[in-house]
Amino acid sequence: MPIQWYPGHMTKARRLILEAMPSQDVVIEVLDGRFPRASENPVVTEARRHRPCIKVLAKSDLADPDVTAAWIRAFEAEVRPSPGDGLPPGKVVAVALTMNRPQEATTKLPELCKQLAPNRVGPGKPVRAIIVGVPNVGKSTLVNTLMERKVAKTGDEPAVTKAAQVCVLRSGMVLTDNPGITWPKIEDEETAYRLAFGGAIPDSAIDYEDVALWGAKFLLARYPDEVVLRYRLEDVPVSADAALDAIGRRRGALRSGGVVDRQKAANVLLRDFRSGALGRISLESPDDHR
Ligand SMILES: Nc1nc2c(ncn2[C@@H]2O[C@H](COP(=O)(O)OP(=O)(O)OP(=O)(O)O)[C@@H](O)[C@H]2O)c(=O)[nH]1
Ligand SMILES: [Mg+2]
Repeated sequence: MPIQWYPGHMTKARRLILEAMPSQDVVIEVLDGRFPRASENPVVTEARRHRPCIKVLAKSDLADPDVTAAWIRAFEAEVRPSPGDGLPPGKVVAVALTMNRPQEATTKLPELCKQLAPNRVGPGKPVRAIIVGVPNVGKSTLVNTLMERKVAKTGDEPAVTKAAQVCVLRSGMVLTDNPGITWPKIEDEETAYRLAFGGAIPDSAIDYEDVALWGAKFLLARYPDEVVLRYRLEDVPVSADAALDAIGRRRGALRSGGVVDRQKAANVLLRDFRSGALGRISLESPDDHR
């Protein structure tokens, strides 16, 4: 499934992120906890090189907790270098971002940044952290949570932030929020489907039914009970096609003559996954990448 989506503001954002990188002490890479590998942007990996990095697995409240634990172990093995192995210094945290009652995992992020930038102490030397990631993963929500007030616009669709925004925390630490960026050619099919099903690519840029069928196939293989429970089905559907039809019938998504409206059924499945109504689900685990 080719993804043809690389809006103009992203080209600019990418250039500005590359330009800003040398003046940053720490990179906060926000990933979607439900598909953290797919939401790791090769442009960011290339841009940050060996700069200290904190991988933030956001939306962990929507992800499968066991899979998230496995991802934390996998990422920790990549960023905690043994001497001389050449890996960048880094940390990994899973968070559920809410502005109302921020978790300790979130509020301790500035402290983790400080630990990664021990040379930035004293007046006039605030720690500078740049927040990057693919669209819709929670970057601006993270900024608002750390600022303890709404300074950045957020929304449940990709490309809400269109320009970089610099914010100063009470401690003096400087945070830069950025527009989410993808990369021009998403070559790996599974990565493209995970990003699309998970909501990092706008619905206008994807083939809705195709993406929903991919999602239905995945859910039937990994989370069949959640599908049966959510749509009050009698049995696990035998195929992704059958699942979409069953969902459509259950939700009254029918055209004249009783034919299932597949676009509507696809919409139901995508919404239910993204909102967490289907339960806590992860779209990939480290085992998928062995
Ligand atoms: N359940 C849950 N929702 C979250 C979490 N973090 C962010 N969200 C929601 O995800 C949506 C996207 O959040 P944003 O902060 O706008 O994402 P962003 O990465 O800044 O997106 P762009 O600016 O488009 O790149 C919003 O509806 C948030 O409320 C989280 O940890 N858990
Ligand atoms: Mg944003």
